[in-house]
Amino acid sequence: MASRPKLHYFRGRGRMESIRWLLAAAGVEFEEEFLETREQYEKLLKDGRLLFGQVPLVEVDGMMLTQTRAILSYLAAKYNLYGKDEKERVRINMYADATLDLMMMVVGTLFKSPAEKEEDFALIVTRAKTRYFPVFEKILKDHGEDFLVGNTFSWADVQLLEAILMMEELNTSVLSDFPLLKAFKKRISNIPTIKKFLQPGSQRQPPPDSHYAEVVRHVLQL
Ligand code: HAG
Repeated sequence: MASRPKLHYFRGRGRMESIRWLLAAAGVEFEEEFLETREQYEKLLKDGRLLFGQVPLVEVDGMMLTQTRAILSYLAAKYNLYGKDEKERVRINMYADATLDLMMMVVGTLFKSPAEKEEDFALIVTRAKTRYFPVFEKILKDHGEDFLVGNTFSWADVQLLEAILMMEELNTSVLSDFPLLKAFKKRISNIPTIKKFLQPGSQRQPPPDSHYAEVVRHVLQL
């Protein structure tokens, strides 16, 4: 039996959460080693397992993969969530890159003060409502399918749902002007593997808190 992917990251969302989502959506069980101490990080460095000295690190198929987008595209291809041809694949990449850009805006607020976070969150929600969600609403309208690309479930759908839920954590009415996105959220959330991941007790991580920020600071000596 093929060994399960092993994820090395902090006990929190950061850059690893989209990788957890993709594996869960594919129905793939995975292991995690949570970085809690500087020594763990330094051992990964000393053992040469972090190509550019950074995490996320995913051990899969005998490889030590780093760089979030590279990991995501490898896993999307491996688990058939990457379209049927190059034209579908480039669309999936475009949509996945856009949703990752939006979610990384939240990641970037990690060390901000509560007041700065509130300000940033408002700007991020505005960006979601003015740049990203109108585009995805139009894609769903023009494409007329249940999914963003072709007529099958892909990495792009997984990541858009993740981004929608993340924006709703910042502003519960963020979808009020986007009826097709509301329907998309309901539809994709009901896909069995996603539905299971959304249940309490899954490997989904909660929103970042001050403890998570402290662990990251400590481990990375930021
Ligand atoms: C990727 C890290 C260091 N291009 C890479 O995987 O996409 C970037 C990876 C990256 O930046 N990793 C960070 O290892 C940790 S993740 N840094 C060590 O020497 O570069 C990042 C996000 O929530 C997480 O906390 C980390 C720092 C966030 C800082 C926000 C201002």
